[in-house]
Amino acid sequence: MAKLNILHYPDARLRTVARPIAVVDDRIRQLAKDMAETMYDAPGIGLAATQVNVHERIIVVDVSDDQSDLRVLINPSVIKLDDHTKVYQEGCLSVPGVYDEVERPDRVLVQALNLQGEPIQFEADGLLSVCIQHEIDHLDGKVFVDYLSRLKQGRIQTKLQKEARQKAVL
Ligand code: GNR
Ligand code: NI
Repeated sequence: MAKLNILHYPDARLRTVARPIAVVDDRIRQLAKDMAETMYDAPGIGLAATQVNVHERIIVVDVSDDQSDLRVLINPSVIKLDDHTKVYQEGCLSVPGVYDEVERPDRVLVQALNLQGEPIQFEADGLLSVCIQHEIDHLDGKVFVDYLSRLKQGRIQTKLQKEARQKAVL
């Protein structure tokens, strides 16, 4: 088991588009374990491989409050089930200390492979739906701040670059 290092916005590596996973083998199962450990340790409710500088399409999600509902999704995709949207206050382990509102489709059909390489699908809404969409965005090189105004994006960049510089001189 290993805790992995999380990249911070505006790191250019967060812009990498992840490639599909062709074979779900022990390497992928170990990566999933390490990602889950990293997510729980943070703590967070989701983590995409992109955030730990692995550019393959795998995410881990657990929106329970007692670590009882871990989902590992390989090559995940969502299909919007209706036009109803919801606004959530989002945060991101790659954008620490920043929270802002993002509007997304509420009810989605999630399709993916599980850790045995078998196709699975389920419906999601509420926080689970938000989290899975947020994680798939990471796999596509997107971060939630991309949905905010240019003014806010600039302020967030300045704040995080300042924090990174402070950390470097400590
Ligand atoms: O821990 C997280 N919380 C969260 C809250 C609202 C919407 C999305 C998220 S995902 C985030 C963890 C993370 O950065 N995943 O990429
Ligand atoms: Ni995130």
